[in-house]
Amino acid sequence: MSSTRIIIAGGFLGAGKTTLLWEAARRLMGKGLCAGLITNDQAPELVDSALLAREGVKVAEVSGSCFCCNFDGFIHAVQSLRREIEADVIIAEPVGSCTDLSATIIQPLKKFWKQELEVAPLSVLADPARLASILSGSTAGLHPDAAYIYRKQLEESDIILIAKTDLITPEVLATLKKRTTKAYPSSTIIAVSALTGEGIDEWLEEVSKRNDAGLLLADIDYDIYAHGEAVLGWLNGTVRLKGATDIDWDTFTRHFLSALSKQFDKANYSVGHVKIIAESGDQYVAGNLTGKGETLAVRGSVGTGKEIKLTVNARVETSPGELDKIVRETLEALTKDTLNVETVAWRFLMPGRPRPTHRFVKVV
Ligand SMILES: Nc1nc2c(ncn2[C@@H]2O[C@H](COP(=O)(O)OP(=O)(O)O)[C@@H](O)[C@H]2O)c(=O)[nH]1
Ligand SMILES: [Mg+2]
Repeated sequence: MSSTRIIIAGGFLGAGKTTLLWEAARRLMGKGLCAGLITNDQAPELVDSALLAREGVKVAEVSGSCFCCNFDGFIHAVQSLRREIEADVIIAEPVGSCTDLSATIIQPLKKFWKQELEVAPLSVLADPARLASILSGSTAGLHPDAAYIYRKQLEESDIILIAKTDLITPEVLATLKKRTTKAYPSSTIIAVSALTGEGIDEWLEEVSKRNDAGLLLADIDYDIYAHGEAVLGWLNGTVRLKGATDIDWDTFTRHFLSALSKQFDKANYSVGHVKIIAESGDQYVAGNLTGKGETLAVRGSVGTGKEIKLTVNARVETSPGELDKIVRETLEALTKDTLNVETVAWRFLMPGRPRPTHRFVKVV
């Protein structure tokens, strides 16, 4: 088959990657192109994959390790999309706490897969509030070593996408753009909003045509990087909830996320990202937290019924054991006496030290 264009869109947890990817895939398919997506996580049971699959986009998943540490798994996902849907374009979303993607993904792709793949410039999304904080030399509410990862993601990007621009005024955006250009003069800066559609076609134009991928390599201290990842506890769990009578699952989902948020805020545990999805038949309700309580957002609806499948993905600055305890106890408090809880899968972990399959020290 002919070659496939591959677009890597990274950026910190909660930056808006999955939302943008889906919108981008939709636009590409609207132009008659065949687009596939690849999601990535340290463990299976992904809210992102569940969400995207529901939207009718072909999704391949690399779970159990990041792309960089499982390059072969990543290539396997690429090949499966090429084989199964003859993808013209593949958009891949690496784990939000990953960096050094230029050295570990983009350069190896350029070197070893140039016959099959056209590699697009490395795009990195940034949430405007967190970006503004990082540019001021602050830590965006994160542990300093997690903020180090954030800075390195920006430093190695060919394209910086200032995301969620619908949340800020044009004046604030103009200043933010200027400051970002000054701090990262070698990167192209594009403002996007998956909500309003701003900038998405402009970005797609760049990543569809340009071949100057991975022009920058960041100098990354793997001890700080590993610690920045290790400060985040990671939990992926799926449970089946059953009530004796009809339950309003939309309200339940909101209450659960809100209760979790209160627990994290009370304990002063910085939230990287908490995502939940409650699914029933072809309906779903999804909730997100990307920081303190005010970032809570819920969309979709499953209405009322007796049973749902609930998946939780939480990345929070605390130990995995403590994260497990909070999520379990919060769920217990909301379900005791009224709902039967059956665990389908439940994993909590601390990401291990990144050991990339390849790590190039020079631009190919
Ligand atoms: N206002 C606004 N919210 C967004 C936008 N894109 C994503 N979000 C929200 O940001 C949160 C995280 O989005 P997600 O795509 O899951 O981020 P990811 O972790 O980088 O994949 C979710 O609550 C999204 O609904 C956007 O363009 N505008
Ligand atoms: Mg995502």
